[in-house]
Amino acid sequence: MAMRHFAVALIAAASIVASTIAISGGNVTPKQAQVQGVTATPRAKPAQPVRHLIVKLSDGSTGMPGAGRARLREFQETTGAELTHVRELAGGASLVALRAPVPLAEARNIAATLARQPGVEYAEPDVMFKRLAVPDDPRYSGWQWNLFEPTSTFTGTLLSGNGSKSAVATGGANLPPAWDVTQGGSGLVVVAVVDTGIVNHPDLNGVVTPAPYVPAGRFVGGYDFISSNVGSPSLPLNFVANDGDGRDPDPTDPGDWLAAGDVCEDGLAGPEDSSWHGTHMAGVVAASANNGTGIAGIGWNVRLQPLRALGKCGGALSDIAEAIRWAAGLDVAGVPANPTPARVISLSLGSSEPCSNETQSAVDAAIAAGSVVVAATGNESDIVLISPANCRGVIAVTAHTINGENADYANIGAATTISAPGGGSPIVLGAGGLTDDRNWTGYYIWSTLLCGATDPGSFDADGRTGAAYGGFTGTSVAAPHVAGAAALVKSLLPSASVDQVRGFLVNNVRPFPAGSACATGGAFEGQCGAGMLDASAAISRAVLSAAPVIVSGPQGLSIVEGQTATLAVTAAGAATLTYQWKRYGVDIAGATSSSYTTPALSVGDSGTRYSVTVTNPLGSITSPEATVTVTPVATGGPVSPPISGGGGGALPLGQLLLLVALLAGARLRRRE
Ligand SMILES: [Ca+2]
Ligand SMILES: [Ca+2]
Ligand SMILES: [Ca+2]
Repeated sequence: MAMRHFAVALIAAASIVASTIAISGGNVTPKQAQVQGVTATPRAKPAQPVRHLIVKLSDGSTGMPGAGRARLREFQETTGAELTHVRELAGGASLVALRAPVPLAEARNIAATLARQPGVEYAEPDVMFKRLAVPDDPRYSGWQWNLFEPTSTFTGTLLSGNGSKSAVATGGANLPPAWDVTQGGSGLVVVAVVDTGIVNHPDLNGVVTPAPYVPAGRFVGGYDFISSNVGSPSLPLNFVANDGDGRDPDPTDPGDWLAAGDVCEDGLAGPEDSSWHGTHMAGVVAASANNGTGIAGIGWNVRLQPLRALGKCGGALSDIAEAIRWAAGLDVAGVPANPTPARVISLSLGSSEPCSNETQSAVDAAIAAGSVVVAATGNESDIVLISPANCRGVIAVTAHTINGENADYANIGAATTISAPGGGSPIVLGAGGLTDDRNWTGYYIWSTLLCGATDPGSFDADGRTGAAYGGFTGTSVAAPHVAGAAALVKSLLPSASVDQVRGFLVNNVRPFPAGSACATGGAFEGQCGAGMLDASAAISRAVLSAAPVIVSGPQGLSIVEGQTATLAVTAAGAATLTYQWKRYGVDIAGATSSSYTTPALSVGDSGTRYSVTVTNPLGSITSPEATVTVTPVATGGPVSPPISGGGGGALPLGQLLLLVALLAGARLRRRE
């Protein structure tokens, strides 16, 4: 992959490293324990105070106000807890407040008591979900091994000191051949990223001022789902939201930094810099490609819808569940209808909980509405998935490193669907080796970010501000790879069902490399999903069910008078393809194969334009016109460059340069 032109366009160089996991202080994660044959000693978690319960009555329609109020009084008598109705949630459940926050374990007990009452479908604590990666030291920028063909060699610079090193990108998601087939079609597929929101970025919506977010081009309007009263009860109103209010139409990420003295409900304490996590995820899915700036996203033509559900300390289950519903085009009270429903929803967030009924209900509703739901498995180095990756129907994404080994932080488990690039240290194969190097760009997944340590206009510790690129590691960044690939499939096959899109991705994976923990016979066999994401394989299969797609050609060419010209097209699609070549848009009789040879042409034919229409039972597509240039036969001696642009036996210099440029362009396009 040609990366040189990205370097010159680099805006700022922040290497914000999100590594996610604390494998330190003598703790042994369940994954390490399995590999090493010892007992796991995970870190103890502080008790999370809970102030809200989610309660759904099985009669469905009434909810909690009105007729439900009497039920609330009954529940109070049964549980001894004072309950007040807060609001209805989309999907028919109610958010109910406890008089005072209680530890999570006690909230679970109250919820369990409620759930046993007649007429209650489910009751559960409204826990906090977390973004799955936290930033580290800003440094340099780097490149995208994660999108490489798996047989190609990645050369990355060292982040400090001089030099570079190379490795085969075995874990690459194989995008270049996929992009030859589709880059997201006509841009109708929307991917919703439910995360910390978004900021403007020259490589996203093309807007330079960091905030507020401006919908532009493929970056459509979103919504801010963070309610005022979520998070630790000891923190002020709107602390988590951090934009001064509850829900609003502006998904701008105001920053999720923690100041010294700020303590979240899970004990996470400031100071901690803003993550710009949602902006990073957005770039992985959809950063602009071929724009001479920064990085390339996976879906060059897909649309990106930023939904904000995570703020300082994370976000509430109730808000996330409603964001999922809204993303899919479903109604959420108090929020205007989504004008651009997302057919793919990417969730790089979670909570170490079983899949709650409320989350499952939202996921079920989104899938029923036709949206693919993708979620990260978590970064606890555990052999159990976090929620919502553990919900039924979700594509659960674990992470692998550049050499294709499962990442040491990445949660795995039997419910894992697929693995995608997440960077970081390999758990077994290559651990401690060449590619296991935090000082190397190949360790990370690079995407769009801001420099600011606090709000969008702030500076980082090195005095930088504004747009940047940075490296993350984590299952967080793995999930949007799958979301982006799902969007490419959906763009080829707009009518494909959720199951079909999933099938193209999951049934066309590459196997984990021999000797890796997830490979056949490895320590984690069967725990890492079907294999490694291979966008090209998925697209190659999907296109066999699609309306015709022109993969390459016909290319303009230059011949000498008296010769024939042969034009060719490579196309793919369902069933048998038929071809009809055209001259100036008019059918050429009998020119009905994938290539066409003209009769012998004279100088007077120079400039003739040819195109081809490819048809199958699902549709047809006509190629751009290719121009055939006919030059006179050289007279006397070898061909030499023209001196004055007159006559002579060679192409006019301008035309020659143009041809060279076209060839170079074709090559660049193919390789990116
Ligand atoms: Ca707000
Ligand atoms: Ca807002
Ligand atoms: Ca770019």
